[in-house]
Amino acid sequence: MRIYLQNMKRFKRYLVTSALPYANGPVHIGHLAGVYVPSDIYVRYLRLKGEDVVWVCGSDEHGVPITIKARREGVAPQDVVDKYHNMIKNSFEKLGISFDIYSRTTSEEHYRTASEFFRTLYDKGAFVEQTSMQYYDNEARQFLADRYITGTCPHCQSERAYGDQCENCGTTLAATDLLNPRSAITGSVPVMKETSHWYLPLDRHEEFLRGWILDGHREWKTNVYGQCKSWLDLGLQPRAVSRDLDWGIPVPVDGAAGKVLYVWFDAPIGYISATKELTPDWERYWKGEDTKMVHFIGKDNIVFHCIMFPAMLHAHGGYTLPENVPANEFLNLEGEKISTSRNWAVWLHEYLVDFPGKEDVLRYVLCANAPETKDNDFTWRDFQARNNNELVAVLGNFVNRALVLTDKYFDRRVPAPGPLSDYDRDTLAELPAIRRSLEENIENFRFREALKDAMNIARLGNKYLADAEPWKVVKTDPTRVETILNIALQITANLAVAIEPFMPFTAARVLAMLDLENFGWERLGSVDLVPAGHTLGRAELLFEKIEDSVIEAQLSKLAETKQANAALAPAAPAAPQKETVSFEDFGRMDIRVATIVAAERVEKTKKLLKLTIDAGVDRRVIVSGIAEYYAPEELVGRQALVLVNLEPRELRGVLSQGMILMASDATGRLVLLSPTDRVASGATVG
Ligand code: B3M
Ligand code: ZN
Repeated sequence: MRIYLQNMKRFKRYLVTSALPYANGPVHIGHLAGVYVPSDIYVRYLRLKGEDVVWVCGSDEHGVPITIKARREGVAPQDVVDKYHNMIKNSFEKLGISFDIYSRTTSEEHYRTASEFFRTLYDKGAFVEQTSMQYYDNEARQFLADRYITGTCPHCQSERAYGDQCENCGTTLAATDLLNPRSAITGSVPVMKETSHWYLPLDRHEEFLRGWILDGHREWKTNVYGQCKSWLDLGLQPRAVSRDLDWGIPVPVDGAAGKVLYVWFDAPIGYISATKELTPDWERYWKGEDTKMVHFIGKDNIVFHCIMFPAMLHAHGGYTLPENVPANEFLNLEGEKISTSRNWAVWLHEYLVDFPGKEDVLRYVLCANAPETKDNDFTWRDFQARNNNELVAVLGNFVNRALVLTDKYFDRRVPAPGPLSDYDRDTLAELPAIRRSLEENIENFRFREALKDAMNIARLGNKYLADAEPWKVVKTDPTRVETILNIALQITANLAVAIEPFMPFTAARVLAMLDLENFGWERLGSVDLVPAGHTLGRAELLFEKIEDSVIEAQLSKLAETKQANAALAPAAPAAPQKETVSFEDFGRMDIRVATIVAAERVEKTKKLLKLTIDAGVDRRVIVSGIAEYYAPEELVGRQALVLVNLEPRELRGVLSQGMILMASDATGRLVLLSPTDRVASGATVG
């Protein structure tokens, strides 16, 4: 067993966890870029290095997100979690996300483990029982915990905040912080009702947490350290660890009927249960000083993993604490926040169907764009560009050239190298340097940089071939070409291993083309990976160009989502009514049905159309500000309501005689009003 030194501590093994996705919907690119792709890279790297590592994950199947979904779909919570657990597990597998176990928090082992954990803390007197007033929905006859209550965020005024958190500004909330609270079940205004719960007095653990994080873990990412510091500086409060719900793990003490464990109490214990399910040797990972535990999560989970769970583990005693919590920020999609409820996402299961065989392309793009230090944006154009300009043009191109040339000149037999030139030596000397940088970056959770390092091997190879020009040299000095291609193949083999954590499918294909077994991380940087005389497998293209039409199809799918959302958006409050007018005033307005006979844009304006109308009384021109909503050609022939006796006005040099009547909503969108049946031009309206 290797012992190594990091942060001045010795570790013998790794326990890696990734946030348990709620089984209330499928996984999208935001989850992947934030948590699962980076953790898969990390673990694959550790495995290649031959480290003792276990990686656990599973579905988070309790909590209000699940019951709300079940209620909406009119099914039982168990049906919801069964459906999504299987879907999530399956799609992770297809993307090559290589958990050692993907469990679920409705498993028997988890019920037992979480109950015992609670019971241990309870018996130790680690909880306080408190009675408080909480929101209650009289119609649904239910207490409104967490997401069952919605309202306005007191910090950012977002109207879609929940009783536990505002998703807009990320602030953690208590239900009573919300302005205009509403029940998410019935929409009614909740009342206050007394209930009693068990609380974990985080304040009791504050000193320990301060020392452990603020003094002991200054190396944590600044976003993580900063959030912990601001929590600790504000002072910790007791947090309820039970809820009045009928879905969850029953509180394992007498007199607790109708109460279940708070989902954020049971879910992190899911990491322990999953490890138990994986191996009878689980205590080695959870109870040894020499385990390095790393939690991969998104930024909204920081407080639970850095404050709450460690406090639970500390109160329990005997457990390993996390050594690092490399939380990521959020990934946006085409400039907007990803949202499950608004269907604004690229769903993994749909991607797998739309882009078969392109699993590594998604992994590549999500890693290259990972929101490691700030929120980041996924765009389909960037996806296309990275595929075409990086994967096809750099990686695929190099591997293809090295193999095809060997095929062409040596019939797939690896040539032996002759004497090396200085340039050959300098090129090969880059490999161990790249390896060191790659290791340093992965071990410090800088996966974007690490990916660049791996790609630099392909860049190095391309440059080498371009400079050495074997296709020219072959005419004058064929033995020199043996050396050049031997070196190109050694670079290819190095590349295959270096990209494995990031693009495992591609790595396997390159190794198959080389007809080599994976030789592990230890030999990375070596220049004798492919033996002379060895026969290579068949070359095939690793990546193909993604055409514009494919990207446009994805963009129009998103445009449809946007339209559907707009149609569903609750109507904005109507503008207040204006002052009363007399019949006489109204009677003075001459409104007619008119037919639009010609339409054209007013030059040098974005908004104006010049419409020629048949108003019955005459033909005239009206300038109307609807160019953003209607193309001229779609208006010709349509009827409209026109105020014909409005005083004429000159607009951009055109005399406008009257006004076309339009409806305008709160977003400012204008809609032409036409009679539903055709009416003679000039018919009066009133
Ligand atoms: N289920 C993920 C989320 O907040 C949450 C993670 C639990 S990890 C123990 O979406
Ligand atoms: Zn907010």
